[in-house]
Amino acid sequence: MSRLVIISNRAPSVDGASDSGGLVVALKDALSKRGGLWIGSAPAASEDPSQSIIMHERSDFDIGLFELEPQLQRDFYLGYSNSVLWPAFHGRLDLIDVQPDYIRAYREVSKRVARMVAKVIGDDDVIWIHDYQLIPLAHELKKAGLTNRIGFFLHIPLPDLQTFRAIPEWKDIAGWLASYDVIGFQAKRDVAHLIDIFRHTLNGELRFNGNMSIDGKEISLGCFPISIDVQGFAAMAAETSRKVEPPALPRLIGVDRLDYSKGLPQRLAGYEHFLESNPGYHCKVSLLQIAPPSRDDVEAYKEIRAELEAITGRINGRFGTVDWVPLHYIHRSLPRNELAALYRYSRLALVTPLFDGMNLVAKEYVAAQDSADPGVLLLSQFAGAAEEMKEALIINPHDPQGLAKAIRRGLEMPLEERRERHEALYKRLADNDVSKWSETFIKQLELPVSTPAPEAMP
Ligand code: ADQ
Repeated sequence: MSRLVIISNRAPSVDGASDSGGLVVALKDALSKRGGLWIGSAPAASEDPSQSIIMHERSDFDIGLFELEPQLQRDFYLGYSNSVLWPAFHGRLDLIDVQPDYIRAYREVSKRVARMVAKVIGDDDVIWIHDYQLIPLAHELKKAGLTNRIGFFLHIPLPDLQTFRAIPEWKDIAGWLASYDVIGFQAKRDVAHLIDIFRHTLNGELRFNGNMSIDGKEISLGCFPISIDVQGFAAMAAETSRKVEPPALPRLIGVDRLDYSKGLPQRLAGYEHFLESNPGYHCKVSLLQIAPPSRDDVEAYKEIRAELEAITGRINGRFGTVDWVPLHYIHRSLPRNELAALYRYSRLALVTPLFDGMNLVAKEYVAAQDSADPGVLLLSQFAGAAEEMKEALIINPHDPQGLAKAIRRGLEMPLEERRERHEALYKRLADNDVSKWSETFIKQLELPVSTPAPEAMP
């Protein structure tokens, strides 16, 4: 069996301390079976970076770290990755901050990583690159002479052609993507967007098997919806919830990195509308919003934080009483087992992104429920998860009245309907957990390129 090499911006920690993260759980098995290697950036930037991958051996797989200087790291990560690509790929063209240093750093990082990676790759290694920070890497690796199969998985959504063209380097990005052998997306919607982008930018032709043909090279595209360790998360929720008290009032919950793509102001507007139009629910429910800090150094993230704090103050000031806080807001990360118990004790989850690759919170919430008395998931039509999780209450985050109605419907949903919806959601989830996701992608990467990928044609 050929060795698997994973390359992502962040690698798991050398001591295994961060192994509970979704991606590590997903790939650990595959990596340890084959004796794999995971390459990512070193946790701290270095003024005098090494020009080689720094290798660390773990008992299950090896970790290779590349170092970057602080300025290059900032321009690459906070700059191009998170101030150009993240907003553009999430359709927030108003938030793009185009700077010449950013794109220079972005190209430079992939060039440099390719030079270092080329030295540690064997002829038979299968390479799987993750996410928007390293899109040019396959192009650079192939320029360096590598002939290995290289796959790419995009964790975030791919926008439509018009939005994509707002990125000054859109043609380069399309070309970089065309260097991969297999490209995986979270949702069919994204596959459709890439087909369109390839057609218009590179004269790509869609073949009968769902592959794209560009200049005689065949690229396999497919939809590989990411998931979670469903059984593990369900067991953790059941166990932890036995140790904590259920909330005094029926609780609604929201859990998101504090990011403008997650639709937090829109969610709170819906909740505010619900409180306004349902006085009977005053003092009867509360919303717990957990939103840990994220990318604090980017201006747009400072703004969304200030906006959220202002809305929280307004809702609590407007509706709260001496004994009742309608909205609890926690701006911190919590241990995963605590989070799991909080999900389990919540009557309703609000997952309302404006655009999201998948959204794992939706899956975690369903996995955490007590199947005898499950809560209700409200899920944005713009989350990749909505393509699979059809039994959730699908909502439009831009419609506060609709959201308020769905909150009420969720709170009043009869037990039988809740059970039916949850059973269907849980079954699909359990059949498609995160190991299946990684196995399916890796299998695709190892098959002859002409083999159709799952959901190749949207
Ligand atoms: P994210 O944008 O980070 O991921 P999401 O899929 O929701 O979004 O995952 C967030 C994770 O962080 C969840 O596992 C959640 O439990 C955890 N988390 C959130 N708040 C937390 C808190 N306060 N304490 C502890 N943990 C917390 C990107 C894409 C998504 C895609 C994933 C995976 O944007 O669309 O689903 O990658 O591919």
